Amino acid sequence: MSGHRLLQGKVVIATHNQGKLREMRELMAPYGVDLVSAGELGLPEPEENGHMFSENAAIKAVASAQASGLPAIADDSGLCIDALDGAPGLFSANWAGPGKNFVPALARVQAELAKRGATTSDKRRGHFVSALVIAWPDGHQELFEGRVYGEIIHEPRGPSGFGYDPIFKPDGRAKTFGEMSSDEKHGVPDDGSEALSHRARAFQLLAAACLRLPQ
Ligand code: ITT
Repeated sequence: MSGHRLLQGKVVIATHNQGKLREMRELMAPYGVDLVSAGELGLPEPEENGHMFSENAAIKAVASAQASGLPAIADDSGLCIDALDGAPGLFSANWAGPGKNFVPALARVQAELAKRGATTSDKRRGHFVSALVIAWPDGHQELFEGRVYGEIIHEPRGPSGFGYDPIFKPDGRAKTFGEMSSDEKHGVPDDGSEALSHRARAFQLLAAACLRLPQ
């Protein structure tokens, strides 16, 4: 016995971020679970006052599970930049302001890096983190985390994805996340090798523990 619990039936995706919702729906598609978003159920957005990604993911998953009576999956994620002492980190969404406008957020990243003289690639290291928590209404929880390391480039590139994707170039790739197709960014390889994005990496662990392909 692994101690993990299988995720079946109707499941809430506890996010109000359309970019994440799209990725989570694509990742979950093969597993035959019946997905509904927190927005579709009119569930409120709880205050994210944790000190770690995993804490905030648990706050969101538990709030949706309690309010809906269904198992709920939440993602808390962010971009951590070494030269900025890990910022924006937990505050990645806040940097875009209440209007969730990433044009000023991307400009702020560049301005903060310039202030610190971070002009060369070696000084522009960063990583994305995704903490995925599944919470059941009876209090059971599961946590899975994924990371991807790379470089913060100088000018945004690419129309795809969301948030900080246009300025993040993962190690070993020529394209930014913003220049990648959905499949390149968060596709899960059939051969069992590691996916690329932080969220897809966390999801691979979640799927192995809590999901089964339909027979
Ligand atoms: P929910 O809490 O409703 O899920 P949110 O956008 O507030 O939505 P977070 O608090 O987890 O979510 O903030 C994470 C922010 O980090 C998110 O708004 C993006 O700006 C950024 N981010 C996370 N994953 C990303 C990705 O794959 N690509 C680009 N930016 C990402």
